[in-house]
Amino acid sequence: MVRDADPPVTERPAARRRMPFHKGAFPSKLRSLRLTSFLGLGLAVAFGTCFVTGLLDHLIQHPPGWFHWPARPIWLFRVTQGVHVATGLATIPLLGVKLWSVYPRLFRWPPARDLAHAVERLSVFVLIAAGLFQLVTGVLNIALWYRPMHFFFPSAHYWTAWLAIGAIVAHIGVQLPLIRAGLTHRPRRTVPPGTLTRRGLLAATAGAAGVITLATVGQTVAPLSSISLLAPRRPRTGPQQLPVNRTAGAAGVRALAVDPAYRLVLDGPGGTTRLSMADLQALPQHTVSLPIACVEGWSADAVWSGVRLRDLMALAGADTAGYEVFAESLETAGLYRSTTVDPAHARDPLTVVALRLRGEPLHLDHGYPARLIAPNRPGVLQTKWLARLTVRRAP
Ligand SMILES: Nc1nc2c(c(=O)[nH]1)N[C@H]1C(S)=C(S)[C@@H](COP(=O)(O)O)O[C@H]1N2
Ligand SMILES: [Mo]
Repeated sequence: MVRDADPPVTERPAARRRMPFHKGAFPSKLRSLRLTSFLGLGLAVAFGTCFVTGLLDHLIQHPPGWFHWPARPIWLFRVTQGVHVATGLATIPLLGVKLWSVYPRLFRWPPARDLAHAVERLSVFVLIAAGLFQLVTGVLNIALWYRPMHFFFPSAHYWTAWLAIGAIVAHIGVQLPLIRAGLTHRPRRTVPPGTLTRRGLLAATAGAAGVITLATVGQTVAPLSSISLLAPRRPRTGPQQLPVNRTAGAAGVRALAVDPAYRLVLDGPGGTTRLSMADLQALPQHTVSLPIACVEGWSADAVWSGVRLRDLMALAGADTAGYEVFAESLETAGLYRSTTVDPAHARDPLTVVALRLRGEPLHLDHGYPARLIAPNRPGVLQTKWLARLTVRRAP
C-alpha cells in the first residue's frame, strides 16, 4: 500500500491511461498522498467539531429524557453555535482542495475492481454528496435564504449530518493504512523553484478558511462586525440595536400585541391569572444582561428588564423545584410559537419575562408586549409576543 505514497497520483501510468478526460488534465505535481492526508486530517477535525456542536444544538432544541442543558455559563451556547458555524465555513475551502487533490482518482476506470472496492467508492460518493449538501444548506441558512430549500432545513441538515459522519468514519477506516503512510512518510521529491509547494498550498487553504471565518465571525463578535462582509446579521443593527429575523408583521401579531385588552395568561397548580401590562409592571422588576444567540450563528448582547419567571411561577402556585413552563406566543402558526422552559432555566434568577430592552419598552419586532429571555438558550427558544405561560410538573 505504501507504494502509493511517493509519486503523485497523476503520474501513475495506469491511472493516467484510464482517465476519461484527456490525459494531462489538471496534471499538478502537487498532488500526493501526503497532501491529501493532511487535508483529510484538517477536514476530519473541522467536520467532527461541526458535527458535535450541531448535535448539541439538536439535543438542546429536542431534549431526550436523559439530556439536561445547564442555564450556566450564560455564554456556552453562544460559543458552541459560533464554533459550529465557523468550523462549517472553514470546511468549504478544505473540502474544495481535498477534492481537487484526489480528483483524478474520482474518475478512475473501471469504477470498481471488486465488491469491496465498489462499496468503498459508494461510501466516498455518499461522503461527497452529503458533505456538499451540508455546506450548501448551512450557508443558505446563515444567509436566511430558505427559498431554494424545498424541505424543512433543520431535519434535512440533521439527518444528512449522520449520513456524512457515517461515511467519513467508514472512509477513514478503509483508508487508515494510506493515511498513516501519508502523514508519516516524507517524500524526497522536490518541486521546481518558483512553483507552489505543498506547504504553500496548505497555508493558502488554511488562509482561505481563516478569511472566511473572519468575514463572518463579526455576526457574533461586535468589534469585528465592520470587516464581516459575509455576515448578513450584525450585532448592532435593527431596532434597539438588535437584529430581527421575524417581524411582528410577518408573524401576524401586530393587532393582538398592541391591543389594550392584552393579558398574559398564567396557568398553574394554583389556578389561572390574567395579567395586564400594568399588573406585570407592578411586579418586582429585574434587569439582566443576556445575549440572543441564534442558531444561524449570529448573536448579540442586550440588557433586558422585566419580571423573573420564578416569581410568576410562585404566583401560579409553583414555588418549589420540579416545575417547567410551557410558553406560547400570540403567533398562531409559526414553527417557533411555543417552547418549554426546563426546571433549571425556569428557576434561574436570570430568566425573565422581558418588558423592556435597553431601558425602553420592547420594540414590536422584539416581542412587545412581553418576551422570554433566559441564560444559555438558543435564540429560537426565546419566545416573543408571549400570550400564555403554563406552569406544570416536569416529567
Ligand atoms: N414567537 C416567536 N418568537 C421567536 C421567533 C419566532 O419566530 N416566533 N424567532 C426566534 C428566533 S429564531 C430568534 S434567533 C430570536 C430572535 O429573533 P429575531 O431576530 O426575530 O428577534 O427570537 C426567537 N423568538
Ligand atoms: Mo434564530
